[in-house]
Amino acid sequence: MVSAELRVGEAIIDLLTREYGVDVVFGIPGVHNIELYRGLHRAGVRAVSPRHEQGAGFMADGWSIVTGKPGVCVLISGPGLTNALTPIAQAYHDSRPMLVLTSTTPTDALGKGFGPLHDLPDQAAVARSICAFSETVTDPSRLPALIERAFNVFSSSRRRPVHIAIPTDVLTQKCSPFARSHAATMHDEITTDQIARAVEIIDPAQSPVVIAGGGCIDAGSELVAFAETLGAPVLLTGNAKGVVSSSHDLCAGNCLVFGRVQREIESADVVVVVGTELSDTDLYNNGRALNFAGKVVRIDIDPEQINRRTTPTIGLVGDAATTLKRLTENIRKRSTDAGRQRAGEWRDHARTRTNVKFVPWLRAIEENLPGDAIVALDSTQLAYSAHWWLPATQPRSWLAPYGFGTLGCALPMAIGASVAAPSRPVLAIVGDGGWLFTVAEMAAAKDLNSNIILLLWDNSGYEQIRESFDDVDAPRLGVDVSSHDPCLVARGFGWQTTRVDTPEQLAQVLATSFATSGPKFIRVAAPR
Ligand SMILES: Cc1ncc(C[n+]2csc(CCOP(=O)(O)OP(=O)(O)O)c2C)c(N)n1
Repeated sequence: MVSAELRVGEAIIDLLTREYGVDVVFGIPGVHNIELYRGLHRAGVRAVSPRHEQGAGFMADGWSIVTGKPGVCVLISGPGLTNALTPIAQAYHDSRPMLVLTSTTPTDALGKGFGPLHDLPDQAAVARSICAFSETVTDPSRLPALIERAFNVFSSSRRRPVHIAIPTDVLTQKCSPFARSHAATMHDEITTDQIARAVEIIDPAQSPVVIAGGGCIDAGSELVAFAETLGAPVLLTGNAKGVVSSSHDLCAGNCLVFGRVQREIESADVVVVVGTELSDTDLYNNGRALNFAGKVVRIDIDPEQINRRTTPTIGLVGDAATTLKRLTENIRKRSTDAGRQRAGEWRDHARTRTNVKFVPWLRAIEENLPGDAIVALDSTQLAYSAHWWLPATQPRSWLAPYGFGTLGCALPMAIGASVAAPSRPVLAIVGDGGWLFTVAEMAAAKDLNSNIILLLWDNSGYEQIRESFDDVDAPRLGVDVSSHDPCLVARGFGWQTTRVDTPEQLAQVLATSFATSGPKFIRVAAPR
C-alpha cells in the first residue's frame, strides 16, 4: 500500500511521465496551475514557455507533427484555455493529437456564477466542440481512466485533441500515485471478404489513381509499396506532404487544387482514397465535391468519415498502414510506366500554372533547402504556391494551417518542431500580416536558440485579401496595414536580421543562413 504522498497535480504529471512517456509540455504557469508545474518540476519534465497560450498550442501541434506523439499543454483556468482555442481547433480540424490540461474554478463554485478569478460558466463546454472529449474532473480517482481514454484516442482512432480541466481545490488534494488504467480499445478488423471485394474492384483498373491524406502520415512505406504494385500515381493532400517523397516517380505531389487534375481524377476508372476528408481545404474548388465517374475504394479510420463527401463503392474502416499492406499483398502487380507518366504530367502542370510573380523566389528557396529541413507555412501568398512547388522527401516535416487556415501559426509551430528536432533546420514562411499575430514568440525562439529561419514575405498588408476585395469589386477596407519596421522588431528580439530585395539576394542569404544555427530573420520586400 503506497502512502498518500502526492498532490493530485503532481500525480497526474507523474502518471503521464511514468506510463505515457511525456517529457515536454508547452504552457504558461499561473497561481491556479502551480500544482501541475510542481509536478513537472518533480518529474523533470521540460516546460517550454511561450509568450501567449496561442503559442503554447501551436508549439505543441508543431512538436506533435514532427514526433508523432501528442503535444501536451499545461494552461491556467479561463483565459489560459480561451487563448489556446485556435490551435486546439487547428489540431481538431487536421486530426492531430493534443492533450490540454487546465486548472479550473474550485469545485464549490463551479458553474455557480459567483465570479471567481478566471471563471467561465462551463470551461469544459468551451472546448468540447473542438475535442474528442472535454471533461471537468472533480473526483481524482477518475483521472487514470480519462488519461488512458485520451491516449486511446491518440493511438487507435481518428486523432483529435482532448481537454481535461481540474478544479484548483482538487489539484491540491493529497493522493497516492495513480496506477495506469488499462481500458480496452475497440477494433473492428476489416474482413478477408472485404479485402477480396476491394481487390476485385482494383484489379481490372486501367487508369488507377491514389489520393492520400494526413491519415497516411505513418503509412509512407505501405503507401509506396501499394502505389508501386498498382502502378498508380499518388496525389497528396497538404497534410500528407512528404509521406511519399517528392522525388519518387509516382508522386504527383500536392496538385489536387488544379481543375485539370481534378477532372482527370474524376474520369479515372478506379480511385483509391486513403485517410482524407476530400474537403474544400484539399481541393479549393468552392466546395464542390469530386464527382467520380469510376469506382472508389476508400480507407479511413473514422467510420463517420467513410461516406462523407463521396460514397465509395467500398469503404474499408481501418488503419491506413495495415489496410494498404493487406491490399498490396492481394492485388496483381503491374507496370508503373503509365502511372509515372501521369504523375510527371500533373507535377509539370502545377509548375506551369504557378504565378510567375512567385517563381524566382520559390526557386531561390528550392535550390537552398537542405534535404532534412522542416518547413512551416503561414497563410501568405508565397506559401500558397510553396505547397506544391517545394520538395518534401520525408514525412512529418511539413507544417501548415491546412484545415483551420489561421494566421500566425507558422512561427510557434516552427518553434515546436525545433524543440522536437533541434539539429534540423526549420524554415518558416510568414506574411507580414500573419507574423504579427504571434510575433511575441520571437522571444521564445531566442530563449531556445531555435534553429529557425523566418522568411517574412512583406507586402505591407493583407495582400491576399486586397486581391479578394478586388475580385468581387468591393472597395478595399482594413487591408492596408503595415508592420512598420520589421527588421528593427526582429533585432529587438535578438534575432540575426537581413533585408533582401531580389530573389538572387534571397538565394545567397539562405545559403549562408542554412549553414549557421540559431534564429535568423529574413525580411523579403515582396513584389506587388
Ligand atoms: C485568424 C485569421 N484572421 C483572418 C484571416 C483572413 N486572412 C486570410 S489571408 C489574410 C492576409 C494575411 O496577410 P499576410 O500574412 O501579410 O499575407 P499576404 O496575403 O499579404 O501574403 C487574412 C487577413 C485568417 N485566415 N485568419
